[in-house]
Formats: sequence, C-alpha cells, structure tokens
Amino acid sequence: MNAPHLEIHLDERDLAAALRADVRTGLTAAPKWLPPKWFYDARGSELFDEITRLPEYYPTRAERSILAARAGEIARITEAKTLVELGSGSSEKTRLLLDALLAHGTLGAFVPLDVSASALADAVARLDTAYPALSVRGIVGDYTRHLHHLPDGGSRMIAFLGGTIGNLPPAERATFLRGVRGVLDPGEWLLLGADLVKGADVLLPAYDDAAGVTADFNRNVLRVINRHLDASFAPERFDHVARWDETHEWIEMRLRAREAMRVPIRALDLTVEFARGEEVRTEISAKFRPDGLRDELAAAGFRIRQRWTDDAGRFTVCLAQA
Ligand code: AVJ
Repeated sequence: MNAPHLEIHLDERDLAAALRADVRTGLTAAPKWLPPKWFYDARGSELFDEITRLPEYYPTRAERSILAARAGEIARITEAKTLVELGSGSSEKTRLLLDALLAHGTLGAFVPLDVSASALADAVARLDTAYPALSVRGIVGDYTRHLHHLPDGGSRMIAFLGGTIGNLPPAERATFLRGVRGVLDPGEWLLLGADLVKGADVLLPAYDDAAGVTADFNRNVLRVINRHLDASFAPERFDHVARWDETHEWIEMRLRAREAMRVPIRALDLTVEFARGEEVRTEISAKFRPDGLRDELAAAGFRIRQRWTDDAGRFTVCLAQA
C-alpha cells in the first residue's frame, strides 16, 4: 500500500497511540463519546462513499452541482498553482476543480491529505493515471495536526469540502480555521464547503437512511476498536441514532446499547460498562448559517470573495482569501 507519492506523517503506530488515547478518554467519560475520524478504515471509507450515493444524503450532490457550475470561476479568480485538499477521501468531486484549474493553465500540483492511508493510496493512484501532467503527492495525516507539512507558498488554494468542517465543535473550528490561515500567505485561498441549517425533515433522513448504510458506517467505529485494541464489541447490539440538536444546530450520531453490557478492551486493560439504552456520541455534523460562517471566517482572518449555494439552497461553497 506504500504508493510512490505518499508521505506518511501518521504511521500505524501513531494511529494506534492516538486511537488508544481517544478511546480511553471518550469511553471513560460521562456521557461517552468517540471522535468521528475513527470511522474511516478501508471499510468505513467505502461505507462513506456509499453514503454519498444514497438518495437521502444530499450534501455530496449539492456540493458537486456547485463545483460543476463554478469551478471555472474559481480557477479564474484564484489562478491557483497548488491545490491542497484536507480530508480528501476519494477526491472524487475534486476532479471538477482539477479540470478547471488545468484548463486555466495555472495548476501544477495536487496535494490531498487524509487520515485514511488506504483511501488516499487509491485516490493518488487513480489521479496519477488520470492526470499525468500533474504532480500528485498524498499526505497521510490529520488536518487538525499536520498542516505544517503542507508544501510551501505561492498561489495555493486549500480546499476543505463536503461539510467536514461540521465535524469540529465551535472552539475547535475556530482553532482549525486560524491554523489554516496561519499556513497561508496573504492572498492565498481557502475553498470551504459547508452544509446549511435546514428542516429536520431533510436533515434526519440524510443521517438515518432507509437502507441502513449510515447505521453500518456508525457501527464501524466499534469494529475498528475491536481490531486495533483487541476489544469485544458486538456492533449489532448497538442501535444507530441520529438526532437534530436545535440549540447547537448540529446533527449528532450516537450508538445506543440495546442491553446492559461489559465490554473488555484488552489493549487498554479496560472494561467498559454500558447500561441498557446508554448512548455513545460518535459524531457531530454542524450545519451553518451564511452570516455565522462569514463571521467565523472573518475571525480567523479570511475575507469571503465569493460564495455560492446549490439550487435548493441546501449547501454552500465559500471562496475565502487570506
Ligand atoms: C464527511 C463529515 C461531511 O457529516 O455529513 C455522513 C460524515 N456521517 N453520514 C457528514 C457522515 C454520517 C459527513 N462528513
């Protein structure tokens, strides 16, 4: 899996140490929680790709429609020479940007960064073949910790798409956006995709689909813990729960214990007890209002140059300048 153009800042040992720390912290807390980044082993990344094709999951299609309509404009405004993508996953929508920036004649390099080595290796291999003229260098890393490994300046655009910014609670979001601003030179660009606040009638099915793919994706974090930490979770003994939190304006995913359980996590020398009905929060997915997003970007030192929404007004893409 060590593809030629992969730079690894998170190897298996770092990942295992981070997973151990997160699982110990999260599962000994009250209420229990786990960070969403641990969904994405090879199977979890495939399940997420499946989610993006579900009829209920609108964000990917909405964002793709915006990028399809606006990629040319983005290329003309930014004239980016290097495109960096944080949390790139399969980089599938990113091709719209690559095509437009290549057609504009400015782009020389694409640098996707993702925590999932397997998803990144696949993406880099596919992009290398599809774009022989482009230098593609994947970075296995965590976008909250490894921004300093990005290539040096000169007309860069950092893309953070898909609404993944919503995985960060407000204080971490502010730190993250300041960090992104900190690695950019004045005049360089951030292209940010964010999901917008809307009715629970649209939001909830997107996170609780009829086919049960999101439920399987949610439970995948337990399989990851089983495999890496020699734990004995029975994923089928947890129900998938999606909730719309009106106060924070975020979706929460949780796993709810169907019965009382004691689960050994041998690598941590820890046994975690669950009461019947007890829930573990596994993800927040914050939804945004245009003004709030503008203020958060401004507080981090960005100015919005352009922003767009899809026809249904569900999702926004902001082009902000450092
Ligand atoms: C990849 C974080 C953007 O929050 O919509 C999809 C992850 N979770 N379904 C999202 C996810 C459940 C997704 N992001």
